[in-house]
Amino acid sequence: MTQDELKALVGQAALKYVVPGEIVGVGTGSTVNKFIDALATMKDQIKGAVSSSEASTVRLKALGIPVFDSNEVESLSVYIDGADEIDHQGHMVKGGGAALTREKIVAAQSKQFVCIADESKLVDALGAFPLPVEVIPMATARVMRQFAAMGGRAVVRMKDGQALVTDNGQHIVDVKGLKITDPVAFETEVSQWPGVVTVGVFAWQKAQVCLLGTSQGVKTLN
Ligand code: ABF
Repeated sequence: MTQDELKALVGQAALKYVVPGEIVGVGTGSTVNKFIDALATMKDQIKGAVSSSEASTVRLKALGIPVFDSNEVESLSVYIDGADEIDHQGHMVKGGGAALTREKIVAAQSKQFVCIADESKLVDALGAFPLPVEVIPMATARVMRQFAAMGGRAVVRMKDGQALVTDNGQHIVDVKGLKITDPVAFETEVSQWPGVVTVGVFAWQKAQVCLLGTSQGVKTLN
């Protein structure tokens, strides 16, 4: 099976976590796009979605799924999203799609996080994927120096020759070379640095369930 087929498989499998009659939290990325396509087949059974990015909002609306502002919804039963890395405890690195801040917000308002991923994303320890961190531009150089002091190598993410601007008007730095042995402690520390909007380690809001697409089918880790 191709990686694309594995993504479609888990996107489809995630439908069973969607609660009929409710609003579902929807993440971002190519795996989530498969989930959104699958969700369209049951759009008459749900009220709609809260989305973690402009890109997912556009896709949801194009398929006729109503999108609610997160402020209109107190809590969600489930949030379905992808990851760049996930460990065996459900800790994740996210933000390769630059949507990490909104992803963390929607995850925080959801009772259950269901991660959908192909098997290449499962790791023993986080840190091989460059860690995305959303920063306020004024603090970029200082935050990069703080990562250098921990042994990381941070670069500003670029798009079309300019620093990429997120849906929230901020920048992203990607950090290589980190060893994230204690994801909860790491997330707690970096989240406190002035100018850091969101660090791409999801340990406080880890996945309770991971649907992993493998050549043997969908494996459920929880
Ligand atoms: C989002 O999309 C992320 O936080 C992660 O960066 C990415 C995964 O993308 P894909 O499913 O395209 O690999 O969920």
